[in-house]
Amino acid sequence: MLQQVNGHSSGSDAQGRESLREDLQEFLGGEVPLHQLDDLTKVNPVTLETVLRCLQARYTADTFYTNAGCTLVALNPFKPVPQLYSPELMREYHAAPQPQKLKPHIFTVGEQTYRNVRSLIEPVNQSIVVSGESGAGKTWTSRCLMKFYAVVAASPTSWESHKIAERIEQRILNSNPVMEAFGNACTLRNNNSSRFGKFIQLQLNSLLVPRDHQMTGAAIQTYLLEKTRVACQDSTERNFHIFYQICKGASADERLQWHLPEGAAFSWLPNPERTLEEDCFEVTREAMLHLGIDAPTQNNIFQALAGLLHLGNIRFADSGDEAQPCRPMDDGAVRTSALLLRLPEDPLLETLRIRTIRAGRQQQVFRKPCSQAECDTRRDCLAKLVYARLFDWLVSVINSSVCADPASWTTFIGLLDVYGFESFPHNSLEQLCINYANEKLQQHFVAHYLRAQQEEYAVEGLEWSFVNYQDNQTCLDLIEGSPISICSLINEECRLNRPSSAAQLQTRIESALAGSPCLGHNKLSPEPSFVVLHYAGSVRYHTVGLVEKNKDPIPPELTRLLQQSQDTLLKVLFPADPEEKSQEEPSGQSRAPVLTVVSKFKASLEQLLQVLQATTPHYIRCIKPNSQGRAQALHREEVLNQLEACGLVETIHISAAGFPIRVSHRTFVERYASLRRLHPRAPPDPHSPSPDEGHSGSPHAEQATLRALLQDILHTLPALEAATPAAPAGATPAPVHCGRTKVFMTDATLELLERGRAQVLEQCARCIQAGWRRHR
Ligand code: AD9
Ligand code: MG
Repeated sequence: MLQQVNGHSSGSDAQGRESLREDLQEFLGGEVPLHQLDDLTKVNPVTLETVLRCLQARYTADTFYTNAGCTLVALNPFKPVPQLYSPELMREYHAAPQPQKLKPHIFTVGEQTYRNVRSLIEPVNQSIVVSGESGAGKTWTSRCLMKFYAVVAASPTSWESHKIAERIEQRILNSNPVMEAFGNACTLRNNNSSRFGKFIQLQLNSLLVPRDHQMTGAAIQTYLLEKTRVACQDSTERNFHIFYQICKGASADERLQWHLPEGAAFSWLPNPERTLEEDCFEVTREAMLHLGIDAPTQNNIFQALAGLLHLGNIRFADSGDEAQPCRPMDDGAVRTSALLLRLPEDPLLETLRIRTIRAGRQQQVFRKPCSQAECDTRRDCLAKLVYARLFDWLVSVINSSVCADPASWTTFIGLLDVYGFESFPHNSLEQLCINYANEKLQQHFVAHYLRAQQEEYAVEGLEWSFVNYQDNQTCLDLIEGSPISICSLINEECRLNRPSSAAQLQTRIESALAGSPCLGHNKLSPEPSFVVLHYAGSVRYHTVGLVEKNKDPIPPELTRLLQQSQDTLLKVLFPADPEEKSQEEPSGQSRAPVLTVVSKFKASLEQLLQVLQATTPHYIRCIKPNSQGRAQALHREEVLNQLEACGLVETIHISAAGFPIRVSHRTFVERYASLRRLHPRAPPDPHSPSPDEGHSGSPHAEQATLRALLQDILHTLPALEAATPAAPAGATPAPVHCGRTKVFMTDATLELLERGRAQVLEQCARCIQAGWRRHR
């Protein structure tokens, strides 16, 4: 060990420094083997490499949770670990006097939040932000936490309240399979990928038994459902689970009623042969029943969904004459979908094939046959419209079933299961919104983390002002700032409703926002695009179709058609306009601006952040150890990327901006006491106690001795620095701060101390050798 330190101490290259760090690992991290280190901030020094090594060691030892200061890192085990989520273990964490002393777990976070909301002194609403990339385990984690609260927050005192409590908890848990059936799908990255963001507030009440809160209800808010999936799926992926559930799980009678014969092929139902555990229709139906969605209503829903599947089978052929509408290639598909959606057949066909426009001074009505591509777009738009309204309606039904009366709850715990940072070869408006949300959450996290760091320094009696850290406000200004930002420019294009090309949008963004350091250099790209330098990496957004997506136009004829449906469910989803509005699509700019996708998303995000800011946040960062979903395999590169994307690297940088190395007074003195030989300060005070004088009986005296020795060592630093060949004249002293129990220092200070120590040891070795020679 000594020789290695020696060997590296003379070199100042990065490689040498890294090896030095490795050598010092044991000293800094104490005696604890890496896989037993429960907190990544105790990996010392905190570097990406050491953090990764610690996570790897723990994963190999089947330890999936690790603290990282105020964050919990959760590695996806990719295998069943039932003992990790048993009700017994939940109760153990709940009953523990200090759950944070137990092994890191999502239940520690769960219990901590639960105790915080129950605080009699100052109960504060809590939130748990679960993030990570697709397939990392966010939904799994949120589900487990909900189960945890269902177990620990249900401590009834009477049989009657037990019944009530069980009902509401069960209903809240039942919202999961329903929301997942309608909002999740099998993708390349995750067989059960959530295609929407979700914030659920678990409402707690302290009215019945003070200090023993019960879950009395919940409120669910969803974000950005990926509705395009209904009508457009990658050939390797699938549509929403519910479609497969119906096709696989319907009874013979239902098949007949919904026109779903065994083995029927639907173009919007790719990969039906894949069997997933999520395909269980019975679970969804049962859960819907518990939520108060009765069998006839369910029947309505499934029939409408079957109608959408048949709608997807409608194909159009060009008539060859611009004045003539396209022909449907299969009348059966039109007929069946009209039948199932209970729409009049002819108006359905007419709406899909003909556009009505009002134009000219007289606002004359024109009927224009659509091209084949336009017919397809209108068909897809119809399906998306129905599905999105159905999903929102379901969420509102679930909310009315699980939401408690405002008078019956006092505090809440919010669970946010939100899509992580995304960067694909092709990124569009969806990725812009998702990454924008992640920037917002990251800013919220950094503010919170800095506060926590500040508190630790305050406890140790240190000044905070030396940490100079810039948050991601510049990037947020670029995306959402006023008066000009990416969002405002895209919205302006929608508002002006002018024909503009993707290349023009790129030019506008690049020229109007050229001053922003977060707008990347758009190196030669075959497609019009712009680059944003996010905190988690740079992303190229393609501008083709961006404005159209932001408008998300719904031809008014489609809504009017759906208002004619005789189906009771569709009547609820598409109520007739109280006053009949203009029957045709308006032309030009005569219409008031509609809310764009970006504006709606921004508003809901701001609302979410307002709620989060009024809570005490907790963070769980889910990490996917490998992209194949294999157990026991941690892919370094992939994990590194995720640590970067979930902001953990940022956290590391923040701690590096302060003092990444923290050593207890005792350890520090034990390691560097010998430095006093190199540069003695003053003759030792004959009255001052020496560490060997046996003051063990008095902790105060021992502390005083330690402090005196510590000061002696710290006084050798200027001399050590002056003796360093590379030190420029008048260089600032190596930063080091002595806190109440720890010494805080930078990498540079550590290196200086180590170099001095190596010198002393070398001198000692020379003396011993000289002594030997004399003896011989
Ligand atoms: V996505 O952004 O919605 O596509 P999530 O939600 O992050 O994604 P999910 O929770 O669905 O991922 O987890 C993916 C899969 O990993 C699950 O279906 C499980 O098979 C597996 N998983 C995740 N966490 C655990 C766990 N703690 N124990 C065992 C797990 N398996
Ligand atoms: Mg999910």
